[in-house]
Amino acid sequence: MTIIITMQFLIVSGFFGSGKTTLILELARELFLNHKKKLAIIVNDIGEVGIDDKVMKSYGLNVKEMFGGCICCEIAVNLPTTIKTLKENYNPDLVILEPSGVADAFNVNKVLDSMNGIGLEVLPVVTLFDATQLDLLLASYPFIIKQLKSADLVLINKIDKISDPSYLKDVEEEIRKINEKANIMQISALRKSNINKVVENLFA
Ligand SMILES: Nc1nc2c(ncn2[C@@H]2O[C@H](COP(=O)(O)OP(=O)(O)OP(=O)(O)O)[C@@H](O)[C@H]2O)c(=O)[nH]1
Ligand SMILES: [Mg+2]
Repeated sequence: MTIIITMQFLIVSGFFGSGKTTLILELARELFLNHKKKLAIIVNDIGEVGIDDKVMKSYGLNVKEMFGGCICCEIAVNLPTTIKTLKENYNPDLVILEPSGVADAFNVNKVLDSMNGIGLEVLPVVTLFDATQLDLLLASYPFIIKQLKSADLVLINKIDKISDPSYLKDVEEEIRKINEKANIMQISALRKSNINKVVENLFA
């Protein structure tokens, strides 16, 4: 009897500082504690801000200790090799990828399409948008537009910083103009608002 173990793969894209790492850590915590998932996180940081630092700061833990089952690595060479290595050596239930703030998630998907036989189930592509950056959206900032276009789920993040509901409505309307089909949700990764709804949406 052959047992096929499927590895899920989640891309969390978004512009520099939109809250990718903050969200991923919250998702990781929720998925490990309440869904008992074995996780790996791949960070494609072109800067020096690694997930390790964030974890250390947020939880006072190092990466190996985090949630008892999470490893992180950098995609130094290329994604397919990294994913195959992860599968062989660690076999997580879920791999979460944080591309750099200017990565194009569509290209990542193309890379994944080219990989056969490693049992990847690609989850809806998540793109974070910093709610305070409506000006960048209105200026059609190219990376932001690209990331929003390639999203299945757009998360308007940092809503804790916005007190005017009509401003958030404007943000949502502008995003809808760029991406007709995506689900759009409002969250605060930092304040942990609506994280459970994101999990429900992705893992229903
Ligand atoms: N007020 C507020 N701040 C947030 C929220 N989410 C993230 N931040 C802050 O925004 C800053 C950037 O968050 P990160 O999670 O590092 O963002 P990132 O997208 O991973 O950043 P890069 O990897 O550098 O592109 C940090 O200071 C976070 O604490 C939020 O929901 N509300
Ligand atoms: Mg980050």
